[in-house]
Amino acid sequence: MSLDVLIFDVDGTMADTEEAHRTAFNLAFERVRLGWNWSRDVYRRLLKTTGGKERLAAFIQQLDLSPTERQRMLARVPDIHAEKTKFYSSVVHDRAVPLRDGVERLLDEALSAGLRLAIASTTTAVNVDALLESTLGTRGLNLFSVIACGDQVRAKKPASDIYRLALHHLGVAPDRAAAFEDSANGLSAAVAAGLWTVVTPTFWTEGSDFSAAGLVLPSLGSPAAPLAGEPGRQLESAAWLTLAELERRAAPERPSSAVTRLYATA
Ligand code: XBP
Ligand code: MG
Repeated sequence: MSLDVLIFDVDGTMADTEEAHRTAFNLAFERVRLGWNWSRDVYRRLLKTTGGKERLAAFIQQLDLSPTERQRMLARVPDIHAEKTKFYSSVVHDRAVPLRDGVERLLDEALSAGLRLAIASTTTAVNVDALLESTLGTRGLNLFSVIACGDQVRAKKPASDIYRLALHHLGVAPDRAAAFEDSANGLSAAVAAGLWTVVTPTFWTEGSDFSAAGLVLPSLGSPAAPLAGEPGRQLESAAWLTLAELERRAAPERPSSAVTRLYATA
């Protein structure tokens, strides 16, 4: 059996973007004179909450504020987040956060083999556009048959909603697709949607429980960025995750039913 679709998470998986997000949040806090500044340690903890607006609300909830002041701050979340999103687009465009090792290679391998590509992300839609355009150029947006992201679903990761939405629009069953994630929340969402999942952790997500993953790698790797100790440690065929090996793992030839096996040997 082979795969029909590869579904990619964006932040942390396609590109290591969370430092750019953190920078954008802090620039927005400065712009609206909030006096906040999220350090890497604080942000790493806040990343347990997916969705920038939800992350801001979670941060406000743990501030020592009067109920009235808390409500006033919570009411400002959409505006603060809109400022952050403006900064994020310019940070991504200016600094061109690169795709992670092996992502563009596997995207191209999949397309050449006739598979479709999709995105299932918690991030805001304009962030996806900005990253795809700055890393893949004008072809970026056209590579993906479905882009499911941000507020298209009410329940964000670890809920499976965004993956189920992507599968619905793709019109494929979960066993015809593989997912790529970087975080425990993302892995939970993909697995809950029935997807075999590859996890490539980053600084922001390493050390989480990835036991439900089909495969955990430092990155997807490529001829230019071979994975240390591969093939042999986890991979069989190369020092990077090839499409062929991915398909062997994600969509193994299903053993025929006992009955047909019985007839086959008769
Ligand atoms: C990662 C997220 C997003 C980003 C910030 O999404 O949880 O919230 O951290 O982007 P994923 P927004 O890993 O699913 O791509 O501020 O636009 O939410
Ligand atoms: Mg992610």
